[in-house]
Amino acid sequence: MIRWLLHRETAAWWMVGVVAGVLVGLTVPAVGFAKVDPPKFMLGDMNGDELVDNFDIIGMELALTDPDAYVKLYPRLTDYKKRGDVNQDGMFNNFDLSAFEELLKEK
Ligand SMILES: [Ca+2]
Ligand SMILES: [Ca+2]
Repeated sequence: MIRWLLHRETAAWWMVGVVAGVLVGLTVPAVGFAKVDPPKFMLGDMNGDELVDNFDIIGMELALTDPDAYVKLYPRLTDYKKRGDVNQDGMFNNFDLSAFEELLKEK
């Protein structure tokens, strides 16, 4: 049986299977599928120290209430909307606060 698998990290199709008792494999670059890079941040890490803890609360609140001030304070964290979208609904807003609190409780 031959199967085609899409490997998103290499953006390639992989054909694997057994033909006449021999394991065979083939890769073909996938057209139309962009390589998917893993996120370069931790969800909820609003001060960019690669930890999610109580020190992120101020950053979370500032990003929600005054994004301009947030970017001035953390100029390299321009991806703050992705960092702060803790409930992963594609939007950064007050509905992320309860998910953020849950994230802090887990730590
Ligand atoms: Ca942090
Ligand atoms: Ca959200």
